[in-house]
Amino acid sequence: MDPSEIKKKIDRFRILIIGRANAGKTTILQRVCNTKENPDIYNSAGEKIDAAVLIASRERGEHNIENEMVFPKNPGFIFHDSRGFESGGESEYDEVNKFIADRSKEGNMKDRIHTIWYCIPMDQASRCFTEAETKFFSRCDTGSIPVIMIFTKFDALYATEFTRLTESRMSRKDAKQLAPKHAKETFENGPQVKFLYDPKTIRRPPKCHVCLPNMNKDDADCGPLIERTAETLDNGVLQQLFVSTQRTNLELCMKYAVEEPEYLPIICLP
Ligand SMILES: Nc1nc2c(ncn2[C@@H]2O[C@H](COP(=O)(O)OP(=O)(O)O)[C@@H](O)[C@H]2O)c(=O)[nH]1
Ligand SMILES: [Mg+2]
Repeated sequence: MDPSEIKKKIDRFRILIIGRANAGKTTILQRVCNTKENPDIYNSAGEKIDAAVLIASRERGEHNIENEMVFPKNPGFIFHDSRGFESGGESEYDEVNKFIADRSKEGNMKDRIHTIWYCIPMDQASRCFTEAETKFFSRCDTGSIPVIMIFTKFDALYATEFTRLTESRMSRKDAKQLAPKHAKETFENGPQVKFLYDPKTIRRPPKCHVCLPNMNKDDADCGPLIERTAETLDNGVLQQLFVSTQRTNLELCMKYAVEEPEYLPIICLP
């Protein structure tokens, strides 16, 4: 089938983002869509939910994973938001598990979840992996949907690294400059990353992980998340759809257009 025909059928790229409240989920989605606006929310019938109704149901602590979040700046992405499993425990896990099971083998390709981003905030490093994460990565069968672990608010680790460097007699100026790089190295070689990929503890590890610092800053760079997501999609059509939908990384568009020339019109003329 002509790639542009397939693109018409799949329509839009659908992402499930999971993470406890305040993990930085909305901030990442805004960055990916290059906007500061709030998303419009639609119910599963595709009807826009009135903002007042939404605020009232949030105040009652209600949440519906089926609702679709769309940022008008980039309507090519549909996001589903899950608040993680801490608050509701088992029942929230069951809801997410069922949603993933339904949406991984959905007959209609366009209703399927194409990627899962699982967020863990690093500003509560002592609670990095809770029981919820262990449960999700041990039990939840995500089928062919790639899962990417995002360590959010990664800048929270810089202060500790700065202190460590100054204590080893480095000047404050150098320590400030080197803290981000050292924090990343320490983390990559540390117990949390080991735990994540240890088959004895985690039966269904994510495809990969990415560390995102300072997503709340104006010059934030979500490039690593975009690149990893593109790499983990093994379906060529979905990969091209993702690359053409994201608009923050033009180099990536060119890279995939060069590798797959038949998709050039889709990527360059979305
Ligand atoms: N330091 C820091 N703060 C962040 C980062 N990303 C988001 N935040 C802040 O964390 C708070 C919660 O973010 P939000 O995106 O609303 O989290 P959500 O509840 O998971 O959607 C907000 O005050 C953000 O400005 C980050 O990368 N670093
Ligand atoms: Mg949010």
